[in-house]
Amino acid sequence: MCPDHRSTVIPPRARGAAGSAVAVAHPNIALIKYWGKRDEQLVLPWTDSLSMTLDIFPTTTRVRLAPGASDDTVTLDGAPARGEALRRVTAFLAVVRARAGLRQRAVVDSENTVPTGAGLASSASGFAALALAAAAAYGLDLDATALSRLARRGSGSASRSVFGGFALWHAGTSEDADRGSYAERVPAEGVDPALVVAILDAGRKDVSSREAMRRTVDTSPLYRSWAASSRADLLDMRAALSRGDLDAVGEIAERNAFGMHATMLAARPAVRYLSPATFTVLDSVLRLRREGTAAYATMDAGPNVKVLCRRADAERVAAVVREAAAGAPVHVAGPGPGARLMGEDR
Ligand code: 2P0
Repeated sequence: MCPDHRSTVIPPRARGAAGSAVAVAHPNIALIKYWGKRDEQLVLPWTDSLSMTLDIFPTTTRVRLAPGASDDTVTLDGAPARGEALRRVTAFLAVVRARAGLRQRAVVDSENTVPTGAGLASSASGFAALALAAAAAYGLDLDATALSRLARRGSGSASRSVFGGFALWHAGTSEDADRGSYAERVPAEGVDPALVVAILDAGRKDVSSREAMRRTVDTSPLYRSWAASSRADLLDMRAALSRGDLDAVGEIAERNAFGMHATMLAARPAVRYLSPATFTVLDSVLRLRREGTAAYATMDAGPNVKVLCRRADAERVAAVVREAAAGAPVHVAGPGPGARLMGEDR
């Protein structure tokens, strides 16, 4: 169904500081959410999370070493990166340089095919592609686990986009810190899923997920109980995936997402990503279920709704969601591939 995760390992021909590399990665949507860090610096989460990598909306990123340059140069979707976006990319490159023992700055050029910062996982595909391209350009010798740990430093959810299909990101323990927190592929042979993605608002969100997570952990009285219930959801989700039970997968994903949004609503001040349009689409998902079609919703740091269903039902589900979405774009995604290099261009 999906390319093997071994395709994500930097191949021997790319080892040694290639000087330049291009990588592609796809976004992932969490069915068990990551919401809250126990360590901001190392990007270590409080809970495990589990996602499906999509086969749409790839990010393509080129990294080229720039001997003699005094700063990194970063272009995102054709425009020079500034502010927080630039700071995050250069901080990430500093981690790569420290590991490689090299000081050369880099030129980064990244193209998203999905709106950036709209709760559509652009930072997952973005930092997974950047991690792979930068690791190859700077000559790091990484297997998929090490690449996932590295991508995590850029954006937590990027650790999961290293892998195709379903991926579980281990929170790790306080003793093993950085080493214990990485994603791995989760087998799900019996499910043949699709995710119908309704882009209700492609605008950049007002509150970044990073800030929203921090506020939730620091101020929401519901956070601890959500974290505990999410740990239980993860166990149930693994069991549902291994027995190929798409209805259970959907039910668990939906309750986990609603719980995450409930913790945010209880933060002080509240973080509210869901909009009236979100609830109109949620009503259509309920109608589909009442009429006998397996369809389950999940929402991230934005109003957009992703509907999990059987691949065989995807077009029918998309038609109903499209009607509810009142003209907003609706896409159908399947499980997609892990991050991969497009080859060196020395
Ligand atoms: C997730 N989200 O599991 C959750 C659910 C959004 C809602 O991962 O601060 O961009 O860069 O580690 O990875 C969004 O958070 O956050 C996210 P950082 P990231 O997909």
